[in-house]
Amino acid sequence: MKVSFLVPAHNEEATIGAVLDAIERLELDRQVIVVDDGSTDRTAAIAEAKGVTVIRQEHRGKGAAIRTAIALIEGDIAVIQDADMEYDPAEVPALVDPIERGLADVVFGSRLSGGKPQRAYLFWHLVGNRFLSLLTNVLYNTTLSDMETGYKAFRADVLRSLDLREDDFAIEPEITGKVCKRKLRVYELPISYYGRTYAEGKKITWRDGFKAIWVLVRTRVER
Ligand SMILES: Nc1nc2c(ncn2[C@@H]2O[C@H](COP(=O)(O)OP(=O)(O)OP(=O)(O)O)[C@@H](O)[C@H]2O)c(=O)[nH]1
Ligand SMILES: [Mg+2]
Repeated sequence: MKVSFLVPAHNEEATIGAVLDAIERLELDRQVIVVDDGSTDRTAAIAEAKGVTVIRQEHRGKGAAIRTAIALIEGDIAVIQDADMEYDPAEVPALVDPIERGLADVVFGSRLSGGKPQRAYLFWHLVGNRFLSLLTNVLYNTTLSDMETGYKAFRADVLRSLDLREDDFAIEPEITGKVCKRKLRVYELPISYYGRTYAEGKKITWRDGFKAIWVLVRTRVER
């Protein structure tokens, strides 16, 4: 099966090359779509030099970038791949395996289920992620340990059918909520997380955490 990598990238010149090289080393049939909205550094130029599809658009956020990439998917499976090297592409074959075997429609890579290297830092992020996952489980009667994870893999037709609308980091709770609501076969498996600090370029903030609560509740109650 062909795997489409959806790579949202905003000012990631320090890491985008290494991410694309790591994808290149994988032994799988693949398509790579980088969506750069408004980077002021060399992100898009570096990606173009690697010979992958690069879309440039005005700056709207991670969600808008993912939505642009979804329209271009040619693969049978789609994986969201951050451009910051927090998530290691070498783990994608394991992530998509339950989909390739016909067992899963969606697979979440979890940073919070143990068994893989995790950077020890940012206590309140951990509290926030645990809380948002608990809220997800209560609202949708499921058992996810890391709803905010950047590593999510989908059957391509399933991702296309989600009708996503969020432009910013709220795309994560929107995806999670819509996936759980649809009674799809959702699996999760442990993944490594080589977290970076704000000084290293991390962009998500506590505001995104509060918005995530709202989006999870809204998605649960909307028709
Ligand atoms: N195209 C685009 N990509 C973005 C934007 N904001 C963030 N990204 C990308 O989205 C990915 C995740 O952003 P991070 O700042 O690493 O966010 P994070 O706090 O690590 O949160 P996670 O989504 O859980 O990884 C990275 O590849 C970013 O470059 C944006 O405005 N536009
Ligand atoms: Mg990140």
